Amino acid sequence: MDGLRKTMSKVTAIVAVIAALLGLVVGKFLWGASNPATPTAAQPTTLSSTDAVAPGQLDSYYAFLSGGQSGDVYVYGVPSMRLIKTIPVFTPDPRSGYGFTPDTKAMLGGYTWGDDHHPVMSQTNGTYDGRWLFVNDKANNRVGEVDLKTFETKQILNLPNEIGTHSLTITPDSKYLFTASEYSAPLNNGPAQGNYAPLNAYSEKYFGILSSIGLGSDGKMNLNWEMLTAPYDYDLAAAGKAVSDGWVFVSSYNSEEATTDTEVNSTKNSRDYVLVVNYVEAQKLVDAGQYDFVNNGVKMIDPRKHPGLAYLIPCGKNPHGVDVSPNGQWVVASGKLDPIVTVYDFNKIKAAIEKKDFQGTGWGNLPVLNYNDVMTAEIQVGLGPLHTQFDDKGYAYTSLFVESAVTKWQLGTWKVVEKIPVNYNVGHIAVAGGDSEHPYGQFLIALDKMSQNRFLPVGPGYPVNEQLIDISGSSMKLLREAPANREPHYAVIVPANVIKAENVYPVGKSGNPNAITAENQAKVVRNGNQVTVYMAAIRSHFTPDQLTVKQGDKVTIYLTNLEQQPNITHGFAVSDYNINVAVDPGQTKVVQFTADKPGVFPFYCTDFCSALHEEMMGYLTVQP
Ligand code: K7E
Ligand code: CUA
Ligand code: CA
Repeated sequence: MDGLRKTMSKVTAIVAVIAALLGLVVGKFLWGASNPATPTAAQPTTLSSTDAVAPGQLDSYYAFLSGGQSGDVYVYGVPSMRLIKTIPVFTPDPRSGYGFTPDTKAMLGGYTWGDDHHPVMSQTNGTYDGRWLFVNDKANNRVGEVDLKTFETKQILNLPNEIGTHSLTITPDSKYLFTASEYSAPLNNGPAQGNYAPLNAYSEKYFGILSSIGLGSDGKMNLNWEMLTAPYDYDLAAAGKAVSDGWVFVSSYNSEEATTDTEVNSTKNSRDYVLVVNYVEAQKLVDAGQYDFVNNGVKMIDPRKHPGLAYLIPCGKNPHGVDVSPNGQWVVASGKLDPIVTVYDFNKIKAAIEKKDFQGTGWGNLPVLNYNDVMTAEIQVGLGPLHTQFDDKGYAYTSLFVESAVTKWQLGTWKVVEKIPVNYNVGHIAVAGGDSEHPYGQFLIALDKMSQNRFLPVGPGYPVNEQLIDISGSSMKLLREAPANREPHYAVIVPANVIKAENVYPVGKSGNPNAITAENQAKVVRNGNQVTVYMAAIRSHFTPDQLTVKQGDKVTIYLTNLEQQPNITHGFAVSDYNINVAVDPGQTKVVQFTADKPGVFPFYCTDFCSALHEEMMGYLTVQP
């Protein structure tokens, strides 16, 4: 017996040596004996239409695109247009386990999708600073926040009184985010209240909502207040900057208050409105406790009771977008059904407000500014203008949905200088830094809603097309394009060095109280039918690797990946239990389930982490 044990321990020792050697060899194979050659950023200024980012070279920009119905954000390298990452925000993701762990499940609040349209990045002094990315969910009235150190979603904020949260904009100091409802609803329309008003009471009982979200220095979102607005449909909001700092502009297309045959009935008026709100004054009011009421726990402002907070400016028929130029002076609105963009001068808006130069009153007696007094230019840009972006050289770019083109025009002279066709039916366009005070210019991505004869046929469901256009020279050049099987509505593009991504979570500094810092801290704690497992994952094993529980036990596993080497992610899946998570180096994740199925269930690593990745497994045995 003794002899056998000795032989066995010898075998174990030999296996261990072999494994260690293998680990070394694998390490060399994967990571190279020395540091891999540091890739160099491509030099985009020398790009021509034939240039690409060569293998081994890094892109010079990041593009963060909203994933539309996929409820995610996805990340391209620009100019290669290579997909680098998909970040789940409103939708569960089996690859990472987002929405599978109890904390992320709670964050998703029972929803399994979102419809995200407008990503915005945090700014410092009007410049993108790469800390956080925010994106709206039009379907379920939420704002999600991604931490750009880890590229993980860190918070989802619900907007209780808002329906169809479509617009999202951030102030140049990142103190506030504003969202606006695309649809209107009766108050107390939250899921819990179920308050109801018939659609024929639309004009009196339904309201649009403008929400102000405060942003802490740690990036935590807090709902400050919400303002009632006319029951129009609000498509986009833009925070003022520089001279217009302190104001927010919101375009609306349904001043007709149509509730049926909207396609026809919301296009009857020759003009709709841009709502102009003084959010600094609104905030002061709330800080002084002078909000009007509380609805679903939110401080509500009724601007009809507080002159000076909100104004209406007539704009082109059925606008789709309002944008503010980098210097804050020009407020640009395009009417989808007018071939023009209208440029307002904020200085004139301010003067008109001060002089009380109004052409009349609108919803709730809000003053309506005189169109001709605040308008500076009407530019014939082409058919179906939607969104406008700005570059670093004093040009603006407007997408033309109907015409399938992008128009370039000049600020100040208001002259159209060039047009480039796109393929096709472009929605948003995004210029690098194009909605900040300091655009980088250089690249523009046209987010085309469709594609025609550009990609191999994949059945009746076509991909959309994203086209990269070089705007650094005197004429625009189409560089390349990429298909997507989701609908990107908008994108944020920043130079690569703005993003300071971490590549490991420092072990012991994750802030997770249930993290362990060494393998020998792994343990199983039983308390009645509660089984708590502190589990370690490190190449190429789980500790413990045998878990025996009784049927009906509630199992919580705090799984820490003890690796500190970049790129070594371990996965954890349990057969037949619908469980998978990925745990990045140094990270701790929670897996929770009731062991309701008796039997033997292997658990295994789902991320190919080493040559012995397949061997990284264990058994969950559930005793009947
Ligand atoms: Cu698609 Cu900004 Cu939601 Cu326009 S929106 S395209
Ligand atoms: Cu760990 Cu595969
Ligand atoms: Ca209209």
